[in-house]
Amino acid sequence: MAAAALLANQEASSKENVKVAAGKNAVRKPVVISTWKFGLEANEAAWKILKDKGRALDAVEAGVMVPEADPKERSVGYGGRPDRDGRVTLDACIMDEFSNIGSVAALEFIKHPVSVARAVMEKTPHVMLVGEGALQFALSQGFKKENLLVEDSEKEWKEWLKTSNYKPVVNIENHDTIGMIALDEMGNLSGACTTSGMAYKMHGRVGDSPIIGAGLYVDNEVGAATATGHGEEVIRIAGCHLVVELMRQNRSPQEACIEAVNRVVNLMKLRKKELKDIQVGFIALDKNGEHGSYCVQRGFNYAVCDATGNRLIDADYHLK
Ligand code: SD4
Repeated sequence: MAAAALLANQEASSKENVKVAAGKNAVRKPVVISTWKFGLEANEAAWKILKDKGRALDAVEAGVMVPEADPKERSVGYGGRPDRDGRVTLDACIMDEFSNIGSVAALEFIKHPVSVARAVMEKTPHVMLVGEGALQFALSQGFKKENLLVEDSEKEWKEWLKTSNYKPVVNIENHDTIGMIALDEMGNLSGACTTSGMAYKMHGRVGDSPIIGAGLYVDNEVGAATATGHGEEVIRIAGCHLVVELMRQNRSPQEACIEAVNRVVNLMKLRKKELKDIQVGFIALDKNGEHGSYCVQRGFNYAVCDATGNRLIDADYHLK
């Protein structure tokens, strides 16, 4: 090779090295993000694990267990609103950096469905258990059977029965499903999602939250995403898988969330449905620790926790 060409080559490769090094430095980890305001408290529990170089999988499980255990949270775990038959039925899933997955749907009487989902992932040859079978499995693993319907939720449900009008309220009290995704010190991603689903849903209805690819998706090479809002619309576009695939095509987390929400919007138009009646929100995190979000309408926020602190960010929205 001629001397000039060799020099140019060396220069190019050293520039590349600088770029790679800068890229590495730019990775912001560990970091955890989660949906809605109650994500702040959940992030704190996750951060305790992440800051000590713990695994993202352990962090997201511990994080979402906080609202699951809180009887005042009306949309997740214990204290969640019941279905129209007065039964609290829970949906949850979890996914790790190896694409191990576990999920439970329409699970009753167990306070921490995310931990049952993790047990499905780690202790069964399957990826999803539902209803009676999920409960049976949970009990076999030592989970305790408890009444999850708190007095206030029961009162509200009895009020609702008077009209029995199923019209999910957008942004109910500003906190719904908790979806959480984290990037740990080792650079690995995991996610978890857990909910009591839409209040007064039909018995047996399953939303997006326990469905891998809809309510949650993790690809350790690319990034992760989780969703909240009207699960039917998220399932229709295989939402979180879409967000992650868009990031694979070099869209930023924010751009990927926008594109996914646009798909929801277009399908609502096609199906002649009123956009103002629904909410869908996505949050996404890529391998570099960059995060983003987008939703259909105002009111959705998400919590971000890293070495600089824990804060709530208002998501940008489509319906302006
Ligand atoms: C569901 N996506 O069951 C959940 C509920 C939710 O905001 O997130 N509501 O469809």
